[in-house]
Formats: sequence, C-alpha cells, structure tokens
Amino acid sequence: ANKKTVAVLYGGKSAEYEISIQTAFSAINSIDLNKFRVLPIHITNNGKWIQGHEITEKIAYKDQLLLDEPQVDANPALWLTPTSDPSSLQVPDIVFPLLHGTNGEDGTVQGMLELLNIAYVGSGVMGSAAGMDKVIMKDIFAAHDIQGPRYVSVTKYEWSKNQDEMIKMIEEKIGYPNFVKPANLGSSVGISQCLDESTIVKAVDEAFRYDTKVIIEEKIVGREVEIGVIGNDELEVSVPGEIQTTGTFYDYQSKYQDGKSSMIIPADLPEDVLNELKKTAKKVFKVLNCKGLARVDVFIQESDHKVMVNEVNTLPGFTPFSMFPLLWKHTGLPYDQLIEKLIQLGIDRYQEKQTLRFRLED
Ligand code: G1L
Repeated sequence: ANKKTVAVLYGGKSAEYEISIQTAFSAINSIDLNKFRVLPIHITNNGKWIQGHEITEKIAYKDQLLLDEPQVDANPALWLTPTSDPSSLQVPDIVFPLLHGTNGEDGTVQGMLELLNIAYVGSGVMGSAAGMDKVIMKDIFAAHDIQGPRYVSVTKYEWSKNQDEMIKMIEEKIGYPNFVKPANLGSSVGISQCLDESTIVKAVDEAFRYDTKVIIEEKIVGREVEIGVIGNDELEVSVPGEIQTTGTFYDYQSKYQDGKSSMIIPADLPEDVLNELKKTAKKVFKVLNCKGLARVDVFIQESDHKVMVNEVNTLPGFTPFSMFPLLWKHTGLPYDQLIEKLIQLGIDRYQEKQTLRFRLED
C-alpha cells in the first residue's frame, strides 16, 4: 500500500546511451516490486523524455525499455504541479538517474531534481559537477593534501594563442610519459598516452575535440586499484579491486579501448596499504561532497607503495558485472541489496534536507 515510487531515468543524449539501457534493464529487474513501484523514463538519443507505464513484472528484453511513444505525460516539469487525474502522472518518491556524461553525471539532472524538490540517488549538484571535471576534482584533492599524479591543465584558448609556451610548461611541470585527457570525465574518448615530445601536439589536439579544457597528468608506475564507498555521512568502504592487463606489456590501447583487462577482487594488498586506501577513499568522498556512492580509483605507487588518487567516479559503471557492484558483492552486499541501500540513502538525504531552514524567520 505505501510502496515508494522509484522513477528510473535512462538513455540520454550521450555516448553511453547503450550501456545506460543495459544498466537500467539489470537495475529495474533487481528492484523488489513488492517494496517499490517502478516508473521507467526513457531519454531518447535525441533528447526526448518518454515516460512509460508502471513496471509490474520482470522485463524479458532490454528493448522493452526503448519506449518511443509516451504512455503517460512525461514532462518532468509537470511533476511540480499536482494533477486532478492522478493516473496520468505520478510524482516519484525518488529518481534513480542511470545517466552518464554531459546530461546526467555533471550535476545538471541533479539540479533539475533539486528544483523539482524530488529525492534522487547519488551525489548532488556539487559532488556530481566536481567529480565530472578532472581539473576541479584534482584541485580539491590538492587543497586537502590528497596525493595523486602531478597534473597541469590547458584551455583551448591558451593552446591556440601560445602552443609553444604551453608545451614548454607541460614538459617542465609534467614531462614524459604522460597522459593527455579531456578535463571532462564523461568517457574514455580523447585520451592518449604520450611517451615523448613527438606526440604531444597530436594528443592535445585530439583531447580538444571533446572538451575546451585538457588535463595532462604524470604517469604513475604502480598497481591500479579501485574501491567503492557508500553512505551519506556515515561511510562504508568495499573490498578493493585491481585492474590488470592481460597482455604481456602495458598498452593503453588494449587496456582501455579493447577491454583487454581483468578485475581481481579482492585486490591482494598489504594491510597497511589497505588501511591507507580505505582512509583515503573516505576522505576523498567527503571533500568532493559525494553522497550515496562513489568509486575511488587510485594507483599504488611501485616505488614507495603510496596511495595516489587518480580520480573519483560519482556514477560508476553499474551493470551487475561492473567493478563497483562486484566490489560490493564481495563485501557482502549483493546487487539487489545495493540498489535498495542506495535508494534508502537518497531518501534519507532528501529528508534531512527538508528539515533545514531556508528563511531567516523560520
Ligand atoms: F543512481 C546511482 F546509483 F547513483 C547510479 C547512477 C548511475 C550509479 C551508477 C550509475 N552509472 C551510470 O549511469 C552509467 C552511465 C555509468 C552506467 Cl549506465
């Protein structure tokens, strides 16, 4: 009777459209329909919002999620206005935003939901936006003495005005080998590894195809480890996982583009390193203003076993076979319970916010 209504937002005008549909399919089928009412909302690849009927049984094929005709009025702005015909529209108790990239992970959808005063799963505007921009993110880490690869950033404007000076600056501050990436964390496109000065111009130009700001990072020699964090204020960390390349030599292309890497869960780390990792992951989550969940990606530097934070993902890959859910499964929280926990955390945070004063005289 008093089931909570969860609206699942998926698809989106993004390169991650397909993976979002796949994730929504798994996530929706893992939500306990005895406890929750589930409303699917498909954002098509060209940006149309299409809300479907309540889901009342398990979905057989993911294509069933590819709604192209509205089954109810899907204008989210109407969630604001109570309707006289309650069957036509249901304001969800919480939104599960399974969206990646420029319209879903960067704080814009979160901002819309704030204005609509609707609870949602995951980080708010601040955490989502800070997690999306690698330069902002790393500047925050630096301000809190969280160690990571050295980095510099270059804007398209600076690059166009002063390319030679920028290259000199990159070489002085970072050197080779380095990684060149669009500042926007959206996806893995536009990323290159530069071994020497012969490829830097090409790498930076390539990254500027995807963003107007580019980050150049020192390459850390070490193991690549990821760890999950969940919670709002009281944080829990998962077991760590390690990414290993199966190829005989370290090759950026095979690792990131061809998927020739494997996950080792749990990662086998010395106790002191593991403790440092857990402590650092919680600190990272807190200083970035994350809520609900995040995956913290680090290097364990080979020379001194230092934990070097590489980045944070506020909406990590979330299929049942992605690193984040697998880390929690090994920690004792299977996929369906993880989803329920994240929904509860979203509702908790929303309720806590409702108790805040927003006028002087209240
Ligand atoms: F809602 C959560 F739990 F916060 C959430 C939302 C979205 C977790 C993870 C994701 N991930 C994505 O949406 C994805 C685009 C990376 C895969 Cl669909």
